[in-house]
Amino acid sequence: MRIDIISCVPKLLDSPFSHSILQRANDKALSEVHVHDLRKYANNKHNRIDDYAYGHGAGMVIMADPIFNCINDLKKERDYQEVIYMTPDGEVFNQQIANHLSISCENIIILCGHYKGIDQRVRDEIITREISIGDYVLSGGELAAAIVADAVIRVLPGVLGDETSALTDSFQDGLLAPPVYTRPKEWKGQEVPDILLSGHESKIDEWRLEESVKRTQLRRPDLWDNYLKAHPDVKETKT
Ligand code: 6GU
Repeated sequence: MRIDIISCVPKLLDSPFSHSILQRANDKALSEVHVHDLRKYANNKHNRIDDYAYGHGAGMVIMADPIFNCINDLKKERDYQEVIYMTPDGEVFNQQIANHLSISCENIIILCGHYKGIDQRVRDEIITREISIGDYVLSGGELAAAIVADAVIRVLPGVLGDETSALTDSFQDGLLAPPVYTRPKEWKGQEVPDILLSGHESKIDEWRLEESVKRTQLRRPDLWDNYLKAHPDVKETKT
């Protein structure tokens, strides 16, 4: 998968893709991320890409032409299945959207907003999907774009080994992940639960599911409600 990120502060995206799992995905040629500086597509001598909003007191808005020119150049090279605009008024990102983008897209463009946003006509004309990462405001879409790219890349087949399969992640089955432990067996008087040392695989799986359910009921009643709706066979049990 190829992800092209368009930003007016490209330096903010220098490092997230050069470490750990995302770096490995790139090394294994499973993903590539390219960051483009929107300023290079300015259509004036001063490299200006923003201007005053029409109507009073609304701050600066990114102009349509630089965005249009940049995306057009990219589209000359390859087809894009999605052109995503990162904005706090978009659809709230979740694991289902990450899985969907990962499965159904070979190439995607992610446009980062800044200032008071981008000219609405670009959103109407070119953008296929608008994504927010939650109900709070960031100073720009760059960190949000990195989060979306990370979540999409890590579920690509082959990026994670069997050991760390994405299928056991929190949210992948609608439940939070269970607790995990490593050596030593006893730490500050606290023991690792016996069941995990038993070697009894099906019992361990049962225990993990129970712990996932307990955690989800306690911490995320909203997720638990959805889980019950999606699994009518599961009976509500008080814990
Ligand atoms: Cl995508 N952008 C900005 N600027 N703030 C946000 C966001 C995006 N998602 C949540 N807050």
